[in-house]
Amino acid sequence: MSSVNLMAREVAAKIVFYGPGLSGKTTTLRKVYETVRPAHRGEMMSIATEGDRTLFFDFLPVKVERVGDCSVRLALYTVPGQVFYNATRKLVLQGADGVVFVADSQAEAMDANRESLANLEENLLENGIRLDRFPLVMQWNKRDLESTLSVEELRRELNPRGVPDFETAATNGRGVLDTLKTITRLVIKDLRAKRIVPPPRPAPPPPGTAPAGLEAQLAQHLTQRQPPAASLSPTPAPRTLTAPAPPRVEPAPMPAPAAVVNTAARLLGATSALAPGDLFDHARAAEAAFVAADYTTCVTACTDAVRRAMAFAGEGTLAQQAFLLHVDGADLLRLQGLSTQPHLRVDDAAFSLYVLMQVFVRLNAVGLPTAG
Ligand SMILES: Nc1nc2c(ncn2[C@@H]2O[C@H](COP(=O)(O)OP(=O)(O)OP(=O)(O)O)[C@@H](O)[C@H]2O)c(=O)[nH]1
Ligand SMILES: [Mg+2]
Repeated sequence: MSSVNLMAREVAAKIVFYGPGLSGKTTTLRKVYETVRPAHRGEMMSIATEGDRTLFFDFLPVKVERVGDCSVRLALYTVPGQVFYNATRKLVLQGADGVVFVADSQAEAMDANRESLANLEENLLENGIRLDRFPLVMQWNKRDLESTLSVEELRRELNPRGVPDFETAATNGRGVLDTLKTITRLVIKDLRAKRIVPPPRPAPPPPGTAPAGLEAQLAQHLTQRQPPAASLSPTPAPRTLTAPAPPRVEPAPMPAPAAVVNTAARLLGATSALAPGDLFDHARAAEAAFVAADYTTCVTACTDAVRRAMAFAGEGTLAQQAFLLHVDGADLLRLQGLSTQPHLRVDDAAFSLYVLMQVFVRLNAVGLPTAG
C-alpha cells in the first residue's frame, strides 16, 4: 500500500502489528497514540468486543517527521490475534509494507507465538511475499512480568533470521517507539531498494514546500466536528462491475453488539478525518450509522462515498479509477457485493469503512482532489 509523492518527497506506508491473541498489539497501538503529539497523529479507530479483544482491526494514522529526506505517513494496523479470525488477518495484511510481530514473552504463550508466526508466513505467501525477505521487527512484549522467557530463548525460537528485536512493556510504553522507528526505517529502506522511494537527494528541500497533506486535513477535521448529514443521497447503480456474493468465511460475530457500538462510538472518526471536504458529510453519515448499529445504512453510505471518491480520479470505469488510484479491486468487489446482501453484520460495516478509508488515503497520496 506504499505510495510516494515525489515532489513533496512524502511516503505513505502501511505497517501491521501481528501476533497471537492477547500479546499486546492493541495496547501497543494505544501507547503510540498516547505518546505521539496530537498534530502528528489522527484518531485511533478500534473495533473490539466487550472483553477488549480486537474484532476487526485497530487503525491509527501517524505522521513521522522525517526519515532521511522523506517525510513519512504511516497507517498502523493491528490484526485480531484470535485463531479463528484468519480471514480478517489476511485482509488487514493486504498491501502491508512491513510487520511488527508482537510476541508474548511469557513461557506459556510460546506455542501461540510460534503458531501466529507460522500463520503470518503462510498469509504473506498467499500474496506472493516471503517473510524472510520482508521488513520485520520483533517486539518481545510483557517484559515487565515475572514469568518471561529470556531474550535468547525468544530469539532462538522466533527470530532465527536475526531481524531487529526490542524488549517492550506496552502497558507502560517501554520500547514501543523504538520498535516503531526501526520498522519505519526498514520499510523506507525496502521501498528504496525496490526503487519505489528515490534515493536521498543532496540538498534538503527548501522550507515551506511540504504540502498541507493529511496532517492538515486531520487537524482541520478533528477540530471541526460536525453533526452527521441528516439524509443520504441514493447510491447510483453499479456502472461496470458485477460483484460476486462476498465469501463468508468468518464465524458469526461473537461480541454483544452494544459493546462494539460503545467502543466504536468512542473511537470512530478516522474515516471522516481522512475525507476530502466534499465527502466529509458522507463519511460522518457512515460513521454515525455504524455507531447507531444501522449496518445497512453504513454500507450504503460507504458504497456511495467510495463511488464519489473514486470519481476524483477522472472519467472512466470504476476499474480504471481503481487502477489509477491503486485501490484494491478485490476490496471494491466485495464492497459492491455487500450492498446487495439482505442481512449485514457489524464486520461488514467495519469492512466498508475500511475500504472507504483506503480510498481516502490513496486520494490523499496522489494529491486529489486538487485545491481550487
Ligand atoms: N503486564 C503487561 N500486560 C500487557 C502488556 N501488553 C498488553 N498487556 C495486557 O494484555 C492484555 C491483552 O492486550 P491487548 O493489547 O488487548 O492484546 P491484543 O494482542 O490486541 O489481543 P487481540 O486483540 O485479542 O489479538 C490486556 O489486558 C493488556 O493490558 C505488557 O507489556 N505487560
Ligand atoms: Mg487487539
